[in-house]
Amino acid sequence: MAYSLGIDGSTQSMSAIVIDLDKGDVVCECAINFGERLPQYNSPNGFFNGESSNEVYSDPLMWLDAIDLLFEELKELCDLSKVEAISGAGQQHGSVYLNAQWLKAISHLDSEKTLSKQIKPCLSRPHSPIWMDTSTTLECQEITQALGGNDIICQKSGSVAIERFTGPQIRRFYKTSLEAYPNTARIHLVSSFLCSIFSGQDAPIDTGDGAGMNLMNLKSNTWDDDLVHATAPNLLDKLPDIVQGETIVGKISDYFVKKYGFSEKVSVVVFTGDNPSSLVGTAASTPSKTVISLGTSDTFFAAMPSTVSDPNGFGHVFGNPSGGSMSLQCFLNGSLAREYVKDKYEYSWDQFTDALSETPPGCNGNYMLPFFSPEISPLYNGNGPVLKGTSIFENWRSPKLAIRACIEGQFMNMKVHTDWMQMVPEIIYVTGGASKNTTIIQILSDIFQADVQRLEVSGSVALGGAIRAAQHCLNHSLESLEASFCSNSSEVIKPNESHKELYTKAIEEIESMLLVL
Ligand code: XUL
Repeated sequence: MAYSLGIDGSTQSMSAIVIDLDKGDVVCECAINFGERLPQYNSPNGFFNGESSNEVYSDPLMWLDAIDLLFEELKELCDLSKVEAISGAGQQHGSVYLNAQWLKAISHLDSEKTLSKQIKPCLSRPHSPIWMDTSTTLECQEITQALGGNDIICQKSGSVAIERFTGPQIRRFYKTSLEAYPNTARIHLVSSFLCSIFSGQDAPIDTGDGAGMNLMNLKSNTWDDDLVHATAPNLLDKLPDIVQGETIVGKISDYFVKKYGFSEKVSVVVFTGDNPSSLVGTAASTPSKTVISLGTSDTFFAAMPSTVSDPNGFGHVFGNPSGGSMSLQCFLNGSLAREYVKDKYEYSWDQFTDALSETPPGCNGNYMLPFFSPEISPLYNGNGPVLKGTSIFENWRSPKLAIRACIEGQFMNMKVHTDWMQMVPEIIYVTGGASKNTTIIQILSDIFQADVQRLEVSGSVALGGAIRAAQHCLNHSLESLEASFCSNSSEVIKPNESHKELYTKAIEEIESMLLVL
């Protein structure tokens, strides 16, 4: 009986899933919430602010304590000696800074001590900046200028220089920590740091997560000399190797064998970023399937038929752990925009849904760019939403029209800003709070003219790790793993073809409004 184990080192928790490959079912799942279980780190949501609110850090020792807690619990929930393969993922972009002691310490972990105690002396920077940090605007400008403009950086790395990406973060560290930077022998991503811990060796970075750094060349899948040079001196020596997502890094560290009862034969597959892992865990790692998460912000990601970058520089390209590339586009005005219109009229969610049902597709020619707060797809720092239509609508005097125009505006803007990916989704998998609302996802289906299905899988990031481990170490096919662990029996919403033309015209209106932003 073979088990595969997947790990998810996310912003708020460290979690794991164990799957039984013979039976095709989930053996157990377990999560350690940082805020609840490790309050001594003063990070109720897994992070804390630095001196200014745009500096956001997390403590890598907290992640390590969570790993020990997680396996203490997991070994009670299942027989860990049956695990044959491990992989996993970490929140993207976050970085861990280690001194020269790291290389020895990581291969000599003592199971009598905790992980955090042994790694603490290896940190050259006590805290890790994470993806929520936006303190590097200046560094982004400097890197962009050194490279010769946004277009060049975007073509090379798949994204323009972005505050949360690791390269600009490293540059800021180099500029502000003149002693600690030279003292840093290795800079890991969260994913490669966790992979190092599990494999007991200094692990490589995979192309999926490596692409979220503004340092990797998308064509060669290696560190880009110009980007590395523009980021910080002697950086190349401090970066791990980059490998493809199918790479087996080695066997599990003795630490886990002795302490938690794993077999010493367990293989570890290179870890990846949470979004690339989720692509696998949602069975969407082959082109023609798209995942849209309707959450606080709305996120659209998909396996790409061919590697192209967003000419506007708003979207991102990461490596796809199943080969090729994946795209990711984030829309900040997600749930908060939907809530804003609902609350403006003191509506309940039921009244909100009724308003959608009682108004026609195309909203009688009333259109909204629903940017209630700053947006990144497209870049917009203006004074709230842009409305075009009747005076009643433009003056916010029709709650029903405002609600429909908001939802239609969100999805039409999403369609416009994901066209660069050159993919025609056959099926869109939806997840997140608003995906529960069938009226909302019918509108999504009509605007994209694609089938839409609600995802039943929760914990797709850890599941993606367990699937990748089984695929690459134990020779299970991706198709059979998807069929066993990602099957989806929820209803498929079909697009209403009679609305196609109407939305094509409406999208043209939205495009013209976007042009004059
Ligand atoms: C993606 C991003 C987040 C993090 C944390 O670019 O910043 O999705 O991966 O989940």
